[in-house]
Amino acid sequence: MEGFDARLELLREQEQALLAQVNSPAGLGNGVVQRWQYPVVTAAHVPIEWRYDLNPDSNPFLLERLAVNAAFNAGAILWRGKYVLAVRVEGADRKSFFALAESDSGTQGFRFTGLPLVIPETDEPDTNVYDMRLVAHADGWVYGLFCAERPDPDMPGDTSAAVAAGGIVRSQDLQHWERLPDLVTESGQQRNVVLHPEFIDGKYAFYTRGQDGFIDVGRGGGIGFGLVEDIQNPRVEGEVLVDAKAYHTIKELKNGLGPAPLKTSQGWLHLAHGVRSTAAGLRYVLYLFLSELERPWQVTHQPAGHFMAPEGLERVGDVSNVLFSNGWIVDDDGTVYIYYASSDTRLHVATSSVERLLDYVTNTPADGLRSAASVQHRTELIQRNRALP
Ligand code: M1P
Repeated sequence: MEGFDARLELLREQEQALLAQVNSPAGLGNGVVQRWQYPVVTAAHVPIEWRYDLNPDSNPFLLERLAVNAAFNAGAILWRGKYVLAVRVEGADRKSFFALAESDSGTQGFRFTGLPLVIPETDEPDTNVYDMRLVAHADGWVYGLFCAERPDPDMPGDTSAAVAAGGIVRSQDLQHWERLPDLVTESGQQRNVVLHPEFIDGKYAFYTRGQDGFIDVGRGGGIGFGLVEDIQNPRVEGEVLVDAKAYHTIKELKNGLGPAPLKTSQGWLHLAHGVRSTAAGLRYVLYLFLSELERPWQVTHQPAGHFMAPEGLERVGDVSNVLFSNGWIVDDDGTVYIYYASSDTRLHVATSSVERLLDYVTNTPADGLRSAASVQHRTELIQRNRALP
């Protein structure tokens, strides 16, 4: 094997090649989104300095001391002209943390900056933190909503029993984060909590995803919505169901909101994931829906099925057959950058536009919930096509 210096040179060459990789649109796709050839962030994008002890005296073999297993599920924000991601970085020790990566273009050249984010803890230390949604709120703060996972106090003998809670931090500069108390709800454990970017009736508004257990949502009916009077004491009142899970759909087992919704002329545009059971395990796909501007909990349009499902290499990873998104960015010109992770392993980008996504959402038939209804939708489409000149 190479000596220290030769090995370091090779590592640096590989890193530079990866960071300089030119990305380009890939494939014709479905017209709703454009996928891009390469993942935008992977474990290999995490700087060498974050993984290796570079002192030849203490690490003569140049071993990777603090290996990174995966880099995925990222929150996203356009910040001072840069496309900034709060990436979920998972170490070889299974612990996740957040780190910022930024790019000038949004589709390539993402580089980790600064240091891993320091997330202050509450009186109950978090065992694991992950899946941050970044929300620029009307109150002037940027919020980070994330899952805080701790061992289940009611099952002390079970080393895999955990409790999920909605963690909240906020910042003015994306570097220094103030921790607020965890979200309190009536719908049980929480994952996929999202803050609505505007006040509703002068109150903060939260999207929730209640769950009975850590994995199984049980009686948790789907994506909920409720108001919070005091963000320093975040207690959700009057939770209602926005988007219910439903039998024999892409979200028959569970669903969860992705990033905060985008405000459009036709309503709030939402991106979510739906989960169903298969003989090969769970399958996570992405879907869209639209809700009223004044009453964002009222869904107006929801196409049947997914607009993105795992394809090709995306299908394989630590948790295979998963697409998950908790970050998107809309540019001034209406371009939408959807940052989605595949199989809990790596992060990709798909691009679209507000206009295109609204066309898809408002003109695609809703789920008829029966094969006969699906046949009717398809037959009508074929007949309309045959009637074309
Ligand atoms: O493993 C797939 C996803 O599972 C969880 O999402 P949900 O709570 O909706 O099932 C999360 O742990 C997420 O991070 C992960 O990508």
